[in-house]
Amino acid sequence: LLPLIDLSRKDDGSIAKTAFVQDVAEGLGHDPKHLSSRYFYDSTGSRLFQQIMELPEYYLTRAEFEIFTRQKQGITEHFASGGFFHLIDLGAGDALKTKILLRHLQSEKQQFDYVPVDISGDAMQQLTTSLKAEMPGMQLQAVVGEYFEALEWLHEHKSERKVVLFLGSNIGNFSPSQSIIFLKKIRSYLQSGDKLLLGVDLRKDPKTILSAYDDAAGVTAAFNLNLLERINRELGANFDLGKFRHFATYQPHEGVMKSYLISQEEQHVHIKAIDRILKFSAWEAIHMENSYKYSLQQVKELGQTCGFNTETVFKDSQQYFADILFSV
Ligand code: AVJ
Repeated sequence: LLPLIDLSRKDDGSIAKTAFVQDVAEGLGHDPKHLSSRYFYDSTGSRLFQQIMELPEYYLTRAEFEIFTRQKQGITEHFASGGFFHLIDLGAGDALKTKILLRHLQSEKQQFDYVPVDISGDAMQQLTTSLKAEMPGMQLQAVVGEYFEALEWLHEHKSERKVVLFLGSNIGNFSPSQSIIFLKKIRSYLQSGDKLLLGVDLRKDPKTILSAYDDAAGVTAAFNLNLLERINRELGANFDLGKFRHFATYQPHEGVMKSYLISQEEQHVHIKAIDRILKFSAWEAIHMENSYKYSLQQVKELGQTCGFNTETVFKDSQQYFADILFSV
């Protein structure tokens, strides 16, 4: 087995850039303007997201960490069904939380291989290195790619037993209708006995949610602005980052955190790769990200709609976050 499969690289080794160029052209040419949060995670973006996870305001990671630390036994006893299984971690990142489960599975001598998938090549390289040092006996197959490429991996291994992890409120970036499409897709590659562990951020006091995405140190602002920097660097644009301001707002009916970058004055930005000059009016906003929050009822319904049964719900002591174990 290769330690790392890079699906983001084309046969000649170059990184597929067309989707990025096209999405930027479409999003910034659109009225209202938007960019896709999937492009946040270049190496600077991945580093900034790690800093976000350590912020006092960003409760999500700590809450899920607590769930795994305290309830690892209860969680992992659902995984094994007597034989070998693939543990597929979609959007694994640094896998800090998954490592708690991995250590436990290893100590219980369970037969599995670990398949972390992430769009960040840097993150997968680092994870491969750290796992080889920390858990040398474990079978490992890291995949660099988009979620849909990971789904192809699932498809190719259709007949084998699987436990899919989709943790850390990564599903929050999808709208409810996109979530249904995505989970149905996952479901179509699973069979009876397979599992999905889904980490969702629960609805709570809007002030708590808002401050998680509008931190005092300004790391979330830098995380958003980094996408403009990435467009400057990779697509030859001339965004002046000082002229954009991060704005985060929570919509309690939809349960969605939305973040924007707002142009503080009228300005023009040239993007070489698409050969276009874009106009920004004073106070015009670029929509950057959605982070959906769920009630437990909603997650269970979502699972049911997509062909899953809710087996168990694991929550942290503050009831901020939930990991839902679905079975097929
Ligand atoms: C990685 C999608 C779970 O929405 O909470 C953190 C990304 N954005 N702060 C989230 C994010 C701003 C994060 N997810």
